[in-house]
Amino acid sequence: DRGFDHAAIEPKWQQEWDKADVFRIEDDATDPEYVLAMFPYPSGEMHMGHVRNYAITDAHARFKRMQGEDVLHPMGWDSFGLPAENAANDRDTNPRAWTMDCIDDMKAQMSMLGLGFNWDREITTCEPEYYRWNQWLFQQFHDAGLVERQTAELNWCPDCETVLADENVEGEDELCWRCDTPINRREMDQWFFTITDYAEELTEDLDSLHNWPDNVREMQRNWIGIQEGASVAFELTTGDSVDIFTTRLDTIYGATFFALSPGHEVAQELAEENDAIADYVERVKDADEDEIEQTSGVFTGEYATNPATGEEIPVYVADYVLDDIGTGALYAVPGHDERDHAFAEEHDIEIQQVVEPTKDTAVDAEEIDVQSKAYTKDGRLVNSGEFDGLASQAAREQFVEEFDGEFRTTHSLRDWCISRQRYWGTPIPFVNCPDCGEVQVPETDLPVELPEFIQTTGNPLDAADEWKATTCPECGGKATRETDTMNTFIDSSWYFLRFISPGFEDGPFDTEQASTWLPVDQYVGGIEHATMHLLYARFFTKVLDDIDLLEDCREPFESLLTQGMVLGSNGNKMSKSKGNGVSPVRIVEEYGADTARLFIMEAAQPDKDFPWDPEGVESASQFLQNVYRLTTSFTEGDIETGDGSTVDDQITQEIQATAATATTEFEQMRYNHALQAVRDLVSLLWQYAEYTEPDAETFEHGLSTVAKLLSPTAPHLAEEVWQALGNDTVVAKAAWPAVEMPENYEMADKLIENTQEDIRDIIDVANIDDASRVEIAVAPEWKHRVREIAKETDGDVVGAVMSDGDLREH
Ligand code: ANZ
Ligand code: ZN
Repeated sequence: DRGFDHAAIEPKWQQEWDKADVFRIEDDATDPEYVLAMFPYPSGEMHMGHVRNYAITDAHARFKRMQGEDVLHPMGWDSFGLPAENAANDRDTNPRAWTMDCIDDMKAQMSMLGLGFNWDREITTCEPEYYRWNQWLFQQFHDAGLVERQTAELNWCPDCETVLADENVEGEDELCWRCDTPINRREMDQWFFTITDYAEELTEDLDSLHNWPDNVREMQRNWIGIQEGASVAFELTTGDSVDIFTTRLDTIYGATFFALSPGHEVAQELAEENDAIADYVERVKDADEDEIEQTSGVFTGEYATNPATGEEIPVYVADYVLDDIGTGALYAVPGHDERDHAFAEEHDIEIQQVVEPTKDTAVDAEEIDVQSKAYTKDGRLVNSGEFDGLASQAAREQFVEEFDGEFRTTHSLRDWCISRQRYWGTPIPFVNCPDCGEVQVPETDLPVELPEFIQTTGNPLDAADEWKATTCPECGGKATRETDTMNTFIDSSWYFLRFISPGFEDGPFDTEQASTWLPVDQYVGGIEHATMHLLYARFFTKVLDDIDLLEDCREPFESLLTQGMVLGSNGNKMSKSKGNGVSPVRIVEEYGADTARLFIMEAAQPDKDFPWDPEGVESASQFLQNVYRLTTSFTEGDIETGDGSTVDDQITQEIQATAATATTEFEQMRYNHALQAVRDLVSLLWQYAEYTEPDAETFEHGLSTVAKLLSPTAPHLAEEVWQALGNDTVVAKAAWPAVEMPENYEMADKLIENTQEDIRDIIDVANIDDASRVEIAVAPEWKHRVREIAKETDGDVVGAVMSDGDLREH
């Protein structure tokens, strides 16, 4: 006997919340807590990863709401994209109908879980009322000079005569998904956003994102790949002056050859007169990045003059030099660079040492033999003329002036190709006129709506003749519509802004309201979005600020939590293909939403992976029944309360301590710790029930605290308990327990607060289970500062231990 019927109580409370308008947030809220889960692609079926994502944001939103904050916790659908088009082709329907069905299904599943979203702010990116603003924003970006036509290589099926998305190229042989013809690559003009204009700011501002996981910031830093170096001009025997990019100007005396990328202008010119070069360029030009032939290249017969030594060094065209990094040209130093070394060995080029280790480099100079292996670290210059003995870093600075160079940074980030040759996306608002060229669709003609879907091998928009035929906005003559659609990452680059003013008609969002409601206070989603989505959204935010659509808002997401994975019970990734998927719907039907949510929240900290565990589910279910039984035992008089027992004061203290612990843990989103404290309190109340005449008020205080503390993670059962205690409003709207911190708690709190204000690299603030001790883990260089702060706050440092190699200050 479960004591309560989840199938009856859960829908009941969901309705009560709606009736009481618990989740609404008014437009005039001044500074709401913005809690956001990455909006899903509506595939039709929620998986456990979704459940975990929304269980986390809902817990945080409910907690903040009970603390008296206005909370924005919206939900919508990232509903454009190729899978809908493929599904439509497979099922003989159209992408719109299929997508809308999927949305209905997923929304029903979300409701079943009791997730408190602002459904009055729902957005669906495939609706014209949303994507018209993609088109409008595209035009603003265009007017700001951030849209360019550039050539890009695309997958091309020669049989279907169509461009294919990467997903539609199958297997290692790279066959067309339709006709099994091997695909090839074609260079075509595409639309690009010049995100590289923001490469430096996107890197620098990562330093200000203190509440983002370090690994995400590191991934973005690497993705952008800023490198500081210099460019210097080399005179070639061809008569050209060619700029190189280097991060190791200190090694210039050791340059023994010069290399051009196959796409470099000078290489192209040379290829016109030299068949060997032409053949080579032709051979390597179709290679993917992972197919680069590291040591292949051809000697051009030309030479470059090293400005440092005056010597002439041979010029090669080499595949390992990339077209779009730096200047596409480099001087090579085989003695100090591994790639150059490998190339030199292959082509019998001289290898010279120009840097040797110093005492601090911790390598013995005697052991270095650059003939067999490049020495790639810094050191002190040798064989470098008058500069022998100079340190690498000093040489890099001095040589820029010495050899007429310039300090330069480069990056591995590329411009963002946003063209897609598919139907299910936002039409790019341009027309192609034979006389005027590419002409923007006037603002008053937006949105350019998608025509009816047509099943075809290629881009359905190319086959939509009637839709394609239009007139030129400039000359009025016959013209055709642009048939490329936008990459769906554009939709998700600004959706968090649309949620703020979803019905706004004068623009994509209300500038003033967005500027005050941003940044999103807490963003939660998968680590798979660490680079693209999160980088594009940051880029959009900066651009919008620069074109005055936002005011003083350079970063969209204040805190980021990347949730861990829910694994199969065998510890592998849960997936349909592995057959180890656990269906959220089935779990909710069998155990109820509260059990599913509680299990997930108790299983691990939100950022850690954990395996699905049927015993854990059972334990969560039993705990909820236990809470319910404790409540009814009390309300139905099975527990004999009376004038008070010997332990009443102690119990009160424990109730307060539990509320205090849970509050801190909820604040830090460590739900498993918070819930352990609640479980302990429930056990304690059972013990309390055994005493002679426990005080009824104290008992009720205990139970109502349990109801409140459970409300963010097991919201339905919490209501049931709350109601049984005689309350006639919902606990979802009740005030979070006032935390009366014992004296020591206050001191501990002050210490944490001061430390956090002061010290940027706090590694962890651990559980404060005993009010007199706080564990703060900091980087070693901060330990003295922690001591000082402890003194300032009348605390005392009582210990420091090493754990996992980190210094921990207690
Ligand atoms: C001379 C040199 C000497 C370099 C040396 C390195 C070491 P990393 O190595 O990742 O820091 N480079 C420049 N343009 C390039 C291109 N288009 N394609 C491939 N490589 C290119 O990246 C910086 C180095 O990459 C640059 O510094 C350059 O080689 C090479 F002992 O210049 B170096
Ligand atoms: Zn025209």
